Amino acid sequence: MKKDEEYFCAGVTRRDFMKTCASVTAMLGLPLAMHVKLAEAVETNKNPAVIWLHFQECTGCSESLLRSSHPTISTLILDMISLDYHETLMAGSGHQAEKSLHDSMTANKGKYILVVEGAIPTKDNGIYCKVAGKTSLESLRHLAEGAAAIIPVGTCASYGGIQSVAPNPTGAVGVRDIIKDKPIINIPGCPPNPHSFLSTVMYFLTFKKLPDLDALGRPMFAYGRKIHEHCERRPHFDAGRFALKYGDPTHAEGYCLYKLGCKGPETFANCSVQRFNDVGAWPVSIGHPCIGCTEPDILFKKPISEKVQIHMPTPPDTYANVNLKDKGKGADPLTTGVLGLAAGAALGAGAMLAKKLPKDSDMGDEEKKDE
Ligand code: FSX
Ligand code: SF4
Ligand code: F3S
Repeated sequence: MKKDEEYFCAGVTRRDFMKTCASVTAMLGLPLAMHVKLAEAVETNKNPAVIWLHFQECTGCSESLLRSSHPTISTLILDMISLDYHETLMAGSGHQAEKSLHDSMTANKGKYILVVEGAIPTKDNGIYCKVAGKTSLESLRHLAEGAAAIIPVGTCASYGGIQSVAPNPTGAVGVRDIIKDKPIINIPGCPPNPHSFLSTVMYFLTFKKLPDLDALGRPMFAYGRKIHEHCERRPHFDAGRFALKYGDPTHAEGYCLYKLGCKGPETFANCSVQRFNDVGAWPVSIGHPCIGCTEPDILFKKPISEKVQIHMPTPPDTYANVNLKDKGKGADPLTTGVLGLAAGAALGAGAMLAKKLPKDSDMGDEEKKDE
């Protein structure tokens, strides 16, 4: 048995590795004891060949993966797989790079994982993105043939992303609009969370099959829930405390960002749980509304400030009346929670409480126009 302080790979001790396996196990929704099986599978099947293509994109997906503040995730990913071709990272260029691509394709036919970053332009035979004299369309079709599975990373590769926004001058689309006969696991996000990519690869290595996917081809373990369900601002949403303007006291207090256009109630992703860069940050935690970057019909298609349609954004009368103007006089968040629970119990006993309409005095001038 290996000791905790031994290294799994450069810069990652066995203890770190087992901790990562445990957190991936939790993320996959598996019983904790399964982390040993995951660790074994990774060690046994280490270094599956991965070919990583870049098309129309900003490379933010690779950047986010490589710049996680704690080195474990990127180191693990890079050590777990044999990254045979990646235009941003590989040392070789020109014919040398093309040779690596060709050699890996031939040696690992039917077995390699094809990762795609960026959208694929289809208009005018795809001439708007070319690498080594070949269009993205040609490269994708050619490399998809020998792939065991394809992982489009980022919203561009998954659904077309910003390039596909009307008038979509290059006819940009996502991988699944072109490739129909291969297993495809979309990991959308602009950029996506590196943990979602790591967990998908680990799942594939362990179980030799795709995780359960939703209708948009995303793994359910990472995209099965709306970020709104686990958002730390959710108590403010439930209590009707909304930030009304960037930088004003409602924003500074950390109130819910719904009225600034937060798309959390319509966005399926794990940001509010998994967060980014091992420092616990994610857009909403630093004061920016979610822009729905994992959703093909929201990202860059609905204006950032537009409010999503939601059932009852104004809380029912199951909460204490709390607003900024009464600050210091009204109930504090704890009291609100207790009252909420008490009211919930009353509701459970069959009592019907009338829905309370917001008073004008509870809202900023801008809000009066909106409502
Ligand atoms: Fe797209 Fe990824 Fe957004 Fe950027 O490559 S998903 S524009 S973060 O980098 O493809
Ligand atoms: Fe969080 Fe946005 Fe939902 Fe408010 S609307 S609770 S900020 S996800
Ligand atoms: Fe994207 Fe919204 Fe998460 S913008 S990163 S899905 S908080």
